[in-house]
Amino acid sequence: MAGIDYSERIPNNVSLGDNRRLQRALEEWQPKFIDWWMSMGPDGFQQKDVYLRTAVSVDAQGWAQFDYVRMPEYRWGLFLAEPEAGRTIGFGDHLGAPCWQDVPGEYRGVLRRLIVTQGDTEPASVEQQRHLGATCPSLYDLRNLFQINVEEGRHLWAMVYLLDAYFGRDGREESEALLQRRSGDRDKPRILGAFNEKTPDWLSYLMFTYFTDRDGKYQLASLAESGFDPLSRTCRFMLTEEAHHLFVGETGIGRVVQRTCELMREGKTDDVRRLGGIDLETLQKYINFHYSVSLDLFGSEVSTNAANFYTMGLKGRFEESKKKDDHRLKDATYTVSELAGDRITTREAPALPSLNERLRDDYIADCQRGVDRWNQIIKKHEIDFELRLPNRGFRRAIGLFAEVKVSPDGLVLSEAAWDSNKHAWLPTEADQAYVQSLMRPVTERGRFASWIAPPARGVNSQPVDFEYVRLA
Ligand code: BYC
Repeated sequence: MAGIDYSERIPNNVSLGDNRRLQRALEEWQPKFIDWWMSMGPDGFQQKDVYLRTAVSVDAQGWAQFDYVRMPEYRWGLFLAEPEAGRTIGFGDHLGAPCWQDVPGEYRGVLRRLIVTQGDTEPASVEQQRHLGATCPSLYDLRNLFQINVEEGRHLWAMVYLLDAYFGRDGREESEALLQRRSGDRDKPRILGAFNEKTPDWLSYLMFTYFTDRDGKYQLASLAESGFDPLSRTCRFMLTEEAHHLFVGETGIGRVVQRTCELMREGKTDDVRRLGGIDLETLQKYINFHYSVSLDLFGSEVSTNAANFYTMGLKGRFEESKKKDDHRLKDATYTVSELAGDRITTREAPALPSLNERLRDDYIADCQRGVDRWNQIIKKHEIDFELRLPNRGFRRAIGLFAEVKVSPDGLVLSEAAWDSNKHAWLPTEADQAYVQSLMRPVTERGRFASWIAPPARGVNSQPVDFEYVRLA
């Protein structure tokens, strides 16, 4: 890759052209990234022209430029939000001190671990989604999938930039390892649970973008509060792109709900499977699964890691700077869940180790807002059904609830009661086979698969029947 003008090839606002050491590190990493992208990125579409948004700068005009691009030629840029003059650390033991422009030596290991954990999720999601192109429900959806994939690629670049620019040799080793782990691989899995699950169909993908990408929003927002300024600025810019991923999830599931309701009304039946739709009960089961897997991503209810991240000034709360308390939380308490025999109750716990639970609470409230909007669609069709988020203890693998079985209503169950009911709460093999049977590609302009309604509008003011991906 020698000879490439990197400041031209990699749009950036980090003065890449002036930093020879960083350029060399990225020059070594870039061909490995491309190898990874070609072997683990979207399967079967690498040579197609896709109508994509590329960020070429962070200002209003520059961050969303649309044109046809072949994905391997996407310009994965390095962008930090503009610096805030005089920014100080907003929480923890260093409250009020100037933000760090370099890695504080005593926190090097912890900070690297946080950045690696964040970075690891980005390529993982691309790997999870790599076979979906073959069964797209429309060109519009296909394009959105690829947009998300290239931006997850860019988010990987964003974390690799931090590792290479600030962590020397260790950082370069971590950058390599990010390309070597594989989602779902037994020997070298991705770090966090949800990123080793399969995304075998488009319903799972839309659920993933609604629930799992939303964890991304909350984690990035907490890291955007960081006293390590380069991390804060990187995450702030990533959040602008993240909004589109959440849009795809929320409107995507909304369109499935819409289509199901239309089929129920038109066919005067609840049995929409006969008509090629996805019944509301199955949607509920997919919600149960993806929500519970995503709740695990917030870690344990009581976590010394979380307390340390905060006290050290590395990871704040969601909207930390808007909160009106002492931003140290040494004497504060927070309400966390507790198991009392076979009941779930709450207790007051020290606030610092409860920070994961607090972030999970913010996330749950946000998840509920989308569910309410989907229920509005159902109500408009005068159908008597309500989608719900299951209890936070349902099907958890991390934290307090990992050792018990909890029903969607929040009852602690015996193993036997769980086993005899779980088919009603989680997708069964038959449900999955049915959803899989719907996954046939629809690639004619303006047409949509039987199980999903068209979107309200197209991308970047283009019509819904625009040629979002040129397949010919
Ligand atoms: N799976 O004290 P604990 C995104 C580990 S998504 C496996 O309970 P802690 C995106 C934990 O690592 C956002 N392991 O939790 C979305 C720790 O291990 P070590 C990703 C887990 O540390 C869609 C041990 O259990 N960003 O961007 O307070 C598409 C005890 O941990 C899990 C981040 O996560 C799990 N679910 O918090 C694309 C932000 N949960 O260290 C992208 C950075 C916990 O003892 N990460 N463990 O070996 C963090 O802030 C924290 O690492 C966590 C965990 C919140 C994940």
